[in-house]
Amino acid sequence: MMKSILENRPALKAEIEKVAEVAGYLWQKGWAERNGGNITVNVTEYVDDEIRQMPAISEAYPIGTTVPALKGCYFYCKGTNRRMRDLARWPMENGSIVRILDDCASYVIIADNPVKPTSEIAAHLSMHNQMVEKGKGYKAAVHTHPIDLVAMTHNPKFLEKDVLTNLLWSMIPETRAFCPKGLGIVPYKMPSSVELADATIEQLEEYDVVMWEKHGVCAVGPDIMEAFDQVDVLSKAAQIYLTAKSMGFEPTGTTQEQMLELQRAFNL
Ligand code: 2HA
Ligand code: ZN
Repeated sequence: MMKSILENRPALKAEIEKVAEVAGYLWQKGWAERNGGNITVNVTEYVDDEIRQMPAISEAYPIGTTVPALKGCYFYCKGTNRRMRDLARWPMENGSIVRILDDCASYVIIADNPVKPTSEIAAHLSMHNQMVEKGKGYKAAVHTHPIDLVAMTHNPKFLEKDVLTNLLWSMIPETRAFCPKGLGIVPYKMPSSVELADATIEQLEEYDVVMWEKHGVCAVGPDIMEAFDQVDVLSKAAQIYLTAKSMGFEPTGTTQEQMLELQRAFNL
């Protein structure tokens, strides 16, 4: 059997195991039907000379946009058309490691298998480009389809700036504490388009989580677990809103004063 790039690289292997764990959560939560959603992680810090010498195992594919800060960087990417629930068990069969080429506009696959990356590669690499440019120390991006949060984007009222943020913050104090920047909104755009990628990074100037109207959510973070946690916290708040509504009443929400108190206490 072919040797995996993860062999004898425990730190890289641990990162990929986190991706697999999160992929399992996405499936269990019902957020990842069929091939829905994608995950990418910047793994450049784990790359050694031997990896840098590894030949391409695919042709060079265009990214669709340019990512000047990612020249020579390496990413784990979920494969296009692959199932999250399969990735949870076999991350290197349902995703691959890619190298960004010197033109900063294309990439090649280097390991383990020539699994072509996610259709949302332009959005994902644009997000990573921004994270590196800003020196945020963020390494992971996740896109998924949470039922509750996507449903909320079908209400035009919730698409106005920070309406959804304030509503979700007011459902349970943890949301304010653990998603302190709130939730950006990207008006509906064609999936996989560069327009979607550009609109996403515009919102990420201000937020760590953005909704794609009538499609899904994108979150970034220091690692994939923390990116997932932000979406999980927001989804919990959405569930509380939905549960109150289905009990037949409008939830009151914590007050503005209670939120300000929280902001002071947690230094948000
Ligand atoms: O990869 O979710 O937005 C499938 C998708 C595209
Ligand atoms: Zn999607």
